[in-house]
Amino acid sequence: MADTGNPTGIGASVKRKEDFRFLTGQGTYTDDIKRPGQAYAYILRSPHAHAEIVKIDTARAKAMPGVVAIFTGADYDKGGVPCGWQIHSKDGSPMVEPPHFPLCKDRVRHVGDQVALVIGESLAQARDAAEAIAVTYKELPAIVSTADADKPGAAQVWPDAKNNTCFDWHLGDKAAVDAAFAKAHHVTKIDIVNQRLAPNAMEPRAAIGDYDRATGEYTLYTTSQNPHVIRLLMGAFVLQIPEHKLRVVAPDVGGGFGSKIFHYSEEALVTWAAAKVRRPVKWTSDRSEAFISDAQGRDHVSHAELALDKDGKFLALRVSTKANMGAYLSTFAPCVPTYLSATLLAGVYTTPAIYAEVKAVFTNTVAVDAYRGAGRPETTYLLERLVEKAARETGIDRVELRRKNFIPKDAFPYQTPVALQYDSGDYFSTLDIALKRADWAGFEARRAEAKKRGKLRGIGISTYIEACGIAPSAVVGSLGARAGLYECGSIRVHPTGSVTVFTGTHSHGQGHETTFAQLVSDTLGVPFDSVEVSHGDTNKIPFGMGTYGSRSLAVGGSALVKAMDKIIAKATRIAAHLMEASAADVEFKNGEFSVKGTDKKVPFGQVALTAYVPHNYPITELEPGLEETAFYDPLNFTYPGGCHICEVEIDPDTGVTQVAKFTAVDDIGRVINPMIVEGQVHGGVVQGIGQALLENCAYDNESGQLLTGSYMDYTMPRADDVPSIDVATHNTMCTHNPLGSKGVGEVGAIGSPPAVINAVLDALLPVGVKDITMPATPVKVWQAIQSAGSAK
Ligand code: MCN
Repeated sequence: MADTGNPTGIGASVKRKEDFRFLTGQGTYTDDIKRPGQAYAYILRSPHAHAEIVKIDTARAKAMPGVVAIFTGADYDKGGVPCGWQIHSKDGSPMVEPPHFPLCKDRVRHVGDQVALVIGESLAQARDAAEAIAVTYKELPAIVSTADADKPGAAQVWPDAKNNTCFDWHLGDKAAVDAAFAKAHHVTKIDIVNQRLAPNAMEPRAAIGDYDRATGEYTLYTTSQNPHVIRLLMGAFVLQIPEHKLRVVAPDVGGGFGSKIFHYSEEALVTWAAAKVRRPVKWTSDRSEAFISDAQGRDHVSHAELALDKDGKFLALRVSTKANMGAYLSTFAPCVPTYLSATLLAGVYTTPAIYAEVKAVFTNTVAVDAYRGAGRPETTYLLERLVEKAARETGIDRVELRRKNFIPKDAFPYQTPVALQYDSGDYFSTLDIALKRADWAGFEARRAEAKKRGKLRGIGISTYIEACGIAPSAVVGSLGARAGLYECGSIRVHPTGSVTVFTGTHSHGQGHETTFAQLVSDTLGVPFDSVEVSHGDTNKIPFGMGTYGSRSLAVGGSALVKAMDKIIAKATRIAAHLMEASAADVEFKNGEFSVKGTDKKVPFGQVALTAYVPHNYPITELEPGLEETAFYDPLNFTYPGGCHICEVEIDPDTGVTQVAKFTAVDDIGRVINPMIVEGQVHGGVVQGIGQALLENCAYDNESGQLLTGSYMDYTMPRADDVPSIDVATHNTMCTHNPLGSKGVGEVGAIGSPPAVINAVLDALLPVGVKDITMPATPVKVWQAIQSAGSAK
């Protein structure tokens, strides 16, 4: 795969073709879909974090105008929503997997838990009726704190999960780590909180269930990142509908950031209810509801220790993490703090011995699962804060300490002590380029100038690696995944030479309709506008695993390459027949088949037409048509890496931090569309700045109420919180997929939070502040300055 210089081909910044329909209001989102006879669902949710349901009286509500039906946990007669992963504890015991019924049976376990489904002729009527349902609760003590969940006396969320422990897992060589610590010259210790975040996709979740009595077929329209996985989980485990009778359609989806990967109980409820009331049933979340029902992200509390020798070489790393699962196990939740997190603890460093312990705990909070980066931001933040602290404690320059410990360029493939084998990377170059672009050398002059204005200026760095392109099925299967993570791709070449591409990935902001069209048009030599990308409908596409873990190009794109290889192989035989040559002598280049060493050639379009006119070639040897499907199962993850540098300025009088400059230099392998890549990095960095400075899901420790349930309290980054971000790439090719591409969708959110916080701490060092937790809000920064001042 080479960049061809084609203006719409691989490597070109083609404008996104899907944007025309989005920008002109012509997208079709789930809430835009109106099924004939559609009724509207409203879900009555628990106002308590933990309570017994003593009684539910629906009589008055049922008599209200426009009420079609009301269902409670007693009416629901199908299965619970399953988890997609199994994790075993250190002692070999399986994780505790509590039941998760779409409507609570006898107890609510978080604010927002689902108590009743009200279906009305209109949403307003359903909502009014829900307000008339009388629920008698017996309130119970609640636990929301990650750190305290397993402590004696904490409220118990599930009877089977002793001390609220879901699993207690470990990875690495403890004896080797202990031995290395015993001979360490210096040990740096750090306590890290990676706070809980709300994903906040622009389009709230929505789902429509439809049931056709004539055929017995169900259709679910839903805001999903992976419709086939939803079909599998919902069909096989929850509602027990055979897959051929269940269609799942994820139409245009307005962002997900991971939160729409999971199978949610609302999807099962509307589908189940549609058959009960014999009408399509639509549910659309509002923003307040999203805060108490969308799976949230992060929420880890860790202690880490790094052992160094006298020259600053890392000898060993020891990490102990508590991860909050919330009240229920969401689809991928158990693998986030374990296989997506602890396996990355080597980072970009040669640390020879690593040991990690992860305890997952249940609390009376919304379920926690993958959110952009899922596990890798947590690990990167921990490592880069720890390395920074080690530099300060040892007096070794922070850039030099990193360089001293980088995995050298010639050490690839590099086997880490925590399972992963990195295929390629060049951490020295990404660091050097970033230092230059950020003008690291000129920083002290900028600090001095800011000081004159009464401002505290700081600069911070983070050098990171992540594992994406999820995932090699053999690897994840052995680690507890309950499905393979390959991807499918189908290429349908029409008789006139235009192409429809079917992919099992799902685009909800990533621009696949453009980048996949670039890939296919460039490879087959057909015009960019003649390629249409279709995704998101289980009745149209072969079985696909969806979009998350920055997998779509590396895995989904590779499936398309495999399918195109098959197309080209067949077309070559047809072209050989047309040119009366042997297929072995025919080559395909720039959309043309030619006979080597002659001027004989036929264009791709003519071959496509011939494929559908079988009397033109030996039908006994070749089937008519030109359509191929391939499944691609990656051999390894892809390992994007890079260096992010942030410069901040803090007003000591108000504690307000302004990000003055941000530089991101990432290694993402072969790039299909530099403009889309830049946008992906921008988006991720903005989310990282949001986590570092602004965002936090805060729960009241006593009542378990979510205190940040609206944008008045949950602070999203806005345009004036973000500087113009300088993005560059320095790419080494992925060695095991046909494109050489690595993922880009999450790198911004992974590399940026530690760069920002390291910059904040660098700015605060002169006033004596040594630590701060995310988000470094103005009040927190101001208080830290005051207490450091009074401690002097
Ligand atoms: N790309 C490229 N060259 C590369 C890598 C990627 O041109 N070397 C292009 C791809 O073709 C694709 C885009 O960049 O158009 C992102 O590709 P990839 O890294 O494969 O990531 P995915 O498409 O699998 O997207 C998932 C990723 C994740 S995990 C989250 S979370 C996330 C993200 O994408 N959520 C997003 N970006 C998002 N962007 C938007 N607007 N909305 C979200 O919800």
